[in-house]
Amino acid sequence: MSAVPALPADLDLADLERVACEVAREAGRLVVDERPTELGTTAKSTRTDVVTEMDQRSQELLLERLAVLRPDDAVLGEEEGGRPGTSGLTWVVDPIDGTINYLYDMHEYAVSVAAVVGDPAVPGAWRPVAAAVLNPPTGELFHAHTGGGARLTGPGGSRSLRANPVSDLGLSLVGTGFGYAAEVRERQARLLVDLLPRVRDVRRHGSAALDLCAVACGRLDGYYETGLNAWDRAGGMLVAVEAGALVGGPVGEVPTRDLTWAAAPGIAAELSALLRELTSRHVGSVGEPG
Ligand code: LIP
Repeated sequence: MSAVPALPADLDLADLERVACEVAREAGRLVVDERPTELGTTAKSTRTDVVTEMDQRSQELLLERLAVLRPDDAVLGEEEGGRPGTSGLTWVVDPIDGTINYLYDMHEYAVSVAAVVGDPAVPGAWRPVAAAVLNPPTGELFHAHTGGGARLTGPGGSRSLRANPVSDLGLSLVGTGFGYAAEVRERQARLLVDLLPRVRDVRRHGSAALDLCAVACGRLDGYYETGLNAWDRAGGMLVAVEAGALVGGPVGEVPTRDLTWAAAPGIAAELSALLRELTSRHVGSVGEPG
């Protein structure tokens, strides 16, 4: 695994968090206010993996606003059309995380915006330093910067976040998600069959970013998923860490495409060990880095 570069000394992390919140809110307003009654979609990796016109419009807005607010930074987004930068900072954005929920008008999707140092295309060579994850229909905005703690700001005001003080995996509520390819889903389901008797229960909400934030605010005790890309997890994993949760992957504390997990500290060791065993048994490697 490559080393993560040191934080540039002149980086104002609180200001980066403010920028993330500002542009996430603008994109959130767009995807809610301008959602067409007939939502156009285009298939991506499979016929069930789709992108909507609003995913694309949301990413275009994020790119436009970040070009104004942070012109020297790079942008990497889920959809086509990122851009290189010269500052060493990259904005890793998911314009709509939980696209299928958005398509069905289920209010569990997010705009995720994270500023990262290092190369987000190389596992272990990057880390988020500021982030905002917005659930546009509910107005709940999860936000954090490294060393600044994590907060939830929304209609009920603003509060700091802490992961749950749970220590018994058998009493833990664990979130997960599934990929879009049938053969991958079959393997993920076999993993779930072995995991389900070991925990209180499982939830599948449909947005990795919000699942990671759920661990941060105690709505989940743990979360795992295989096959996530950097943009799915960059924002939510910082919020989780700043709320005192632990995050990791197949080896140590580096989430990768092969496995991303987040957990309250009291169950992290047991859950991560179980997940490493079960992903090795049922899923293996899911392919390219990210
Ligand atoms: C989604 C993830 C979610 C996963 C879904 C999908 P998308 O991202 O956030 O955790 O289970 O299958 O990949 O595709 O909506 O941006």
